[in-house]
Parts: sequence; C-alpha cells; structure tokens
Amino acid sequence: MSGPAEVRCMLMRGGTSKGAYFLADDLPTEETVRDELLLRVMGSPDPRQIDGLGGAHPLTSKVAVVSPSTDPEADVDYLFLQVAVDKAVVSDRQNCGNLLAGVGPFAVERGLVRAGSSETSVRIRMVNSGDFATATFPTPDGRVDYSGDTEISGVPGSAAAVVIEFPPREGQLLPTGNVSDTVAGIQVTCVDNGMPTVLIPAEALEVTGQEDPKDLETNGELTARLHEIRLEAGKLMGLGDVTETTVPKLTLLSPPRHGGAVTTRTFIPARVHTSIGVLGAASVAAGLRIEGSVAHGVAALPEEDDRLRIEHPSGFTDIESSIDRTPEGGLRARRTAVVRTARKIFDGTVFPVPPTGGRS
Ligand code: NQM
Repeated sequence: MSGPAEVRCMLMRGGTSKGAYFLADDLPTEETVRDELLLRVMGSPDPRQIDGLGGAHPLTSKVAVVSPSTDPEADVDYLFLQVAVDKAVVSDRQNCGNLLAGVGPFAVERGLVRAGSSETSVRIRMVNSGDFATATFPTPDGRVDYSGDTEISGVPGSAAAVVIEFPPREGQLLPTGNVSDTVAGIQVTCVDNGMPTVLIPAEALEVTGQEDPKDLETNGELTARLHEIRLEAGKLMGLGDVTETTVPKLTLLSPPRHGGAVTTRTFIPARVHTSIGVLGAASVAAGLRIEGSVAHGVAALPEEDDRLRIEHPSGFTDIESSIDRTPEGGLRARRTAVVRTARKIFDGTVFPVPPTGGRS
C-alpha cells in the first residue's frame, strides 16, 4: 500500500454513530490512496472488521475528514465517508448528521477553531451536500467539555449537548416534484431534507412498522420488495442507478405508539438503523409536514409546535422542523434543529498496515 504508515486519528462517537475523525491534511490527497488507507484503518472488507477500528455495522464504520473552510460562510469543511463493512467501498455519496455532532468539538481539539470561554459555535460546510450547519457546544475555560446531562435515545448515559441548527435549505424538498409517487406499485413520498429518503407506509408492505430491526432486515420478501422500490425511486429522484449507493434511504412509517408524531424503521439501505439518522429524521420530519404526503395520513402532528418526536427502534429523536414555500412556489425546509451529544473516545495514531519490526 502506498500512503503513510501511520496517521493521526481521533475516534469519536457522534450522536448514535461512531467514526474516525481526521484532519484532511493528515490524509493522502489522492482519493484512491486515501480510500485504500481508510479501508485498512476500518478493517474492511470483512463482516467482523476484526483487523481495524470498524464496529462491524455501517453505523460504526464511518469517517469524518475536517479542514479549514474556504467558504466565508463556514469555519470548517466536513467531508463524510461511509466505509462499507463487507465490501471494499468508500463512498462520499451520502452525508451523516450524526458524525456531524463531533465535527465542532474535533475542530476545536485540533486548533482549527478557537474555543469561546463558555460555549463555542462552529459553522460547518457539509462537503457531500453543500449544506451548512452550526454546532454549539460547551467549552468552559476554552476546552471542550463532553460531560453533561443530555440523554439521547440509543446512547447509554448522558453527555454535553451539541445543538445543531440547519439554515433554510436551497435544495429541492421533493426531488421528484410530486408529493407522492407510485413506485413499484406502492404509494410513496420521496423527500430530501439533507438525506434523500423514500417514505413508505409500513402497512402497504404488510408489516406493522414496529418490528425489531433484525426481523425486518432478515425478512427476504420485504427486502426484495424494498430493493425494487429503491431502484425505481432512485431514478425518479434523479440519483441514477442506486444499486451500489447508500442513498436513498427507505423509511417505513406507522402511527406513533409512545406519544410522538410517527413510528419509523429506516433501511440504510440494507441494514435497519438501530435509531434514525439526524438528516434522515430531518427528511422524515419535513415529509410529515407536507400536505398530501404519504406520511400525512399516518402521523399525529402537533398543532403549532415546530418540534416533532420521531419514534424509532431505540426510543425517539426530537427535531424542530418547519417548511415554507420558495418565491417560485416550491417547497423548502425553512429551519431544522436537533440536539445530539458527542464523545472523544481516543486520540492517537492509527496504523493502516501492521507495523513491521523495529517500529515501536
Ligand atoms: O441521516 C446513518 C447515522 C446515519 C446517517 C445512515 C445520519 C443522518 O445515523 O444524518 O446520521 O443513514 O446511514 O449516522
């Protein structure tokens, strides 16, 4: 393998995901060399990722590459890379709002952004989509404090809140131009509020929508149906042939069971998310707001409040979401905000290839 024999790396939990965070400057600039190195770092391809940092699930096989931004609207650029578990594939075709939670703290830790005396806001450009976000988190005495009393479903214990706010989004909320489409014989709504997502009433696929992730991802008849829907929806959404990509995601919707707005099960796209992605939740929330969407009939929407509670397999995600019309009459996401937490797990040196004798 060409590329460096050792690389500075920080392992962090961001929201309900875990990944390796790098400064762009610490990685090879050539993409094929970088990707080869990242596969080695994560231990892919191998279903157990036994020879690397990956956790044998797409949610724990992720990479964030951070650099100072050249955009005056942002402090840092964040490139997300999904490292496949059992394939030699590194993809920049999707974004990740969970790893996003660690980007601000990482930027402070690496000296890209100077910390405020009590809290710090970092403006982040998400390179994968061109979208922006601002993350605010505590930095007492100019140091990131990861401890706190904020709990998020899917993560044990509590930690400091990382408040993430997304400004109005320029992109098309309805990538097919329709509030609903018939895809592979099923009525769905294709929505994109940062994560291209196909919303599907669970009932239409003869499941309840509250099954365990394991039961859903091993249901051959269901997954074959979903594969067909995804390929067709991908084309309608302008994403081309999505056979090898991780977007669009597919979210099964059913009525809320615990006082929230809706119950979700999200295919990402082969495994079922153990909770829900941040941008996935943002897309679901925006979809719920759209009059005439398939979500509208299933969800229990709060009257005035911007805050929606999205139920998922390990609890719920509260998300603030509002939409409005553009001057041209299209729909857009006006505001999205969510609270996450993050944790620095280790900071050190990762060895993409096993060190040889003589190196300690
Ligand atoms: O939707 C998983 C995650 C994600 C993506 C996935 C995410 C998001 O939970 O913003 O964070 O959908 O592959 O990390």
